[in-house]
Amino acid sequence: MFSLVQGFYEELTYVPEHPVALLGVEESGKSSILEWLKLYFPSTRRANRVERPSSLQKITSTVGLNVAKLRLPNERLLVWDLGGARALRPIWERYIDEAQAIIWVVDSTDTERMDESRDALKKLISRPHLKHSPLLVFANKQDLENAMDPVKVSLALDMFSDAENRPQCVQPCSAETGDGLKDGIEWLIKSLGEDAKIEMRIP
Ligand SMILES: Nc1nc2c(ncn2[C@@H]2O[C@H](COP(=O)(O)OP(=O)(O)OP(=O)(O)O)[C@@H](O)[C@H]2O)c(=O)[nH]1
Ligand SMILES: [Mg+2]
Repeated sequence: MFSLVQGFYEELTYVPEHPVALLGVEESGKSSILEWLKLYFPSTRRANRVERPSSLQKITSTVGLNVAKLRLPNERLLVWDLGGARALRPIWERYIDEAQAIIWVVDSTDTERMDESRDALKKLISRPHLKHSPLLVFANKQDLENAMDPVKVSLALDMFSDAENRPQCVQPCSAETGDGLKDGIEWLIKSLGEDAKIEMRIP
């Protein structure tokens, strides 16, 4: 009887959880973004705080893995933030085949490393498992004067060549101010839904 009630309760309270990989070359701002996302979508029910996370000052280059569960009204996102240094990228392989979507972070001011970012992204999304997965690109560091706009970022990453395969969005944002991050995640949740459409969104 207890297991019947428990099963019924679990069915009633079930919310889908989507594993998502947060990737990009080093210093693009992945871990800083994750700190904001933990504030915007706290894993437990509490009032959303929106002030700048105090933890941002303490962030150092990621060597292992940061994980956060983001709570949205009808879903959860389980986000893995992995170090982006070249020597650490082989570690991505251990996680990415579990991922249902990719969040790719770009330092929009780093024109010199755009090609490296494009090549690493192409290699990643060509994996059979990820061929049709939603791709959210955070065009980060928009608070800086010389930041490329999202259209330029999408061209630099050659995203249009993959436009027919998956839902894609290039979201301008800043992990300095928190701008744009919430919007990006809200798009990603929609793109994981059953009625998601193949699109190239550049807000
Ligand atoms: N001005 C500005 N600086 C940022 C922004 N996002 C991140 N930074 C800075 O960029 C540096 C790298 O940020 P991280 O969040 O550690 O970058 P990461 O991608 O996690 O780096 P790895 O862990 O080495 O792969 C830090 O000095 C951050 O303060 C942003 O939107 N604007
Ligand atoms: Mg990091």
